[in-house]
Amino acid sequence: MLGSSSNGGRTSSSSSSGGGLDYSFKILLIGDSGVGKSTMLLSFVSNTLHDLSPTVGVDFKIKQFTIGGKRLKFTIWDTAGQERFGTLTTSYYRGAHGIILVYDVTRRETFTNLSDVWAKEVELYSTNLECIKFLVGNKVDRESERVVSREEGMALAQKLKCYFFECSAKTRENVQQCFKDLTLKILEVPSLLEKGSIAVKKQKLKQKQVHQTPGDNGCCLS
Ligand SMILES: Nc1nc2c(ncn2[C@@H]2O[C@H](COP(=O)(O)OP(=O)(O)OP(=O)(O)O)[C@@H](O)[C@H]2O)c(=O)[nH]1
Ligand SMILES: [Mg+2]
Repeated sequence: MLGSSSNGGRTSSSSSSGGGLDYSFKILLIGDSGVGKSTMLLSFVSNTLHDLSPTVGVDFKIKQFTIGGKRLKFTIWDTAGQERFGTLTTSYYRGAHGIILVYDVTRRETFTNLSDVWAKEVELYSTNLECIKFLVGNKVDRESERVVSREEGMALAQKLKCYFFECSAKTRENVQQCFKDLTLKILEVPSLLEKGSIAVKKQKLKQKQVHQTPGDNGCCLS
């Protein structure tokens, strides 16, 4: 449930507190429990990795970075693969600019569930028609236990109209590259850029309202 969510360790790779941002994007990580979504997220936003407990409810982390001269803010949402969260599902998917569908190359059911369950949810609930989707096979460091081939992954990606990546959140192989490519693909879509730029303006307005105290405009002075 969303009620048990935390705002995670807010992580930022730049010292900017939000001012001067060009775009703000919402990214989702979805897939079965144990495929490595939270480990991928940690690997992307932090320099330290440790063993994680299954996610409870919904969590998110923030990362700010510059790419191609543009200052970006990613809010990356990470769900518990083992929970369904009913009526909150729609708000989770709403407005996402990028969605990463993750499976574990050593567990076939996590791969089949992507097409049987997760891709269907994306289709039903995501509101940005041009949202960028990535299909990611994780845990390639366990090559001897692999049961889903790279070719099968690529074929499913084509079917689901996703870009395809394989990575290891544990060794960090390809994780940064995956998020970088996702960013570059988002930056190529004008409708997503427009929405990402509106999101920055909305956030600035919100910050202004929060910081404005009643006495600020002098109306309460006698
Ligand atoms: N060998 C290996 N283990 C990994 C990799 N990524 C994650 N793991 C391990 O897999 C287990 C599950 O990882 P999580 O990141 O918690 O998985 P999750 O998808 O967030 O799971 P839920 O929160 O339950 O949905 C942990 O023990 C991780 O250390 C990887 O690339 N290789
Ligand atoms: Mg998790």
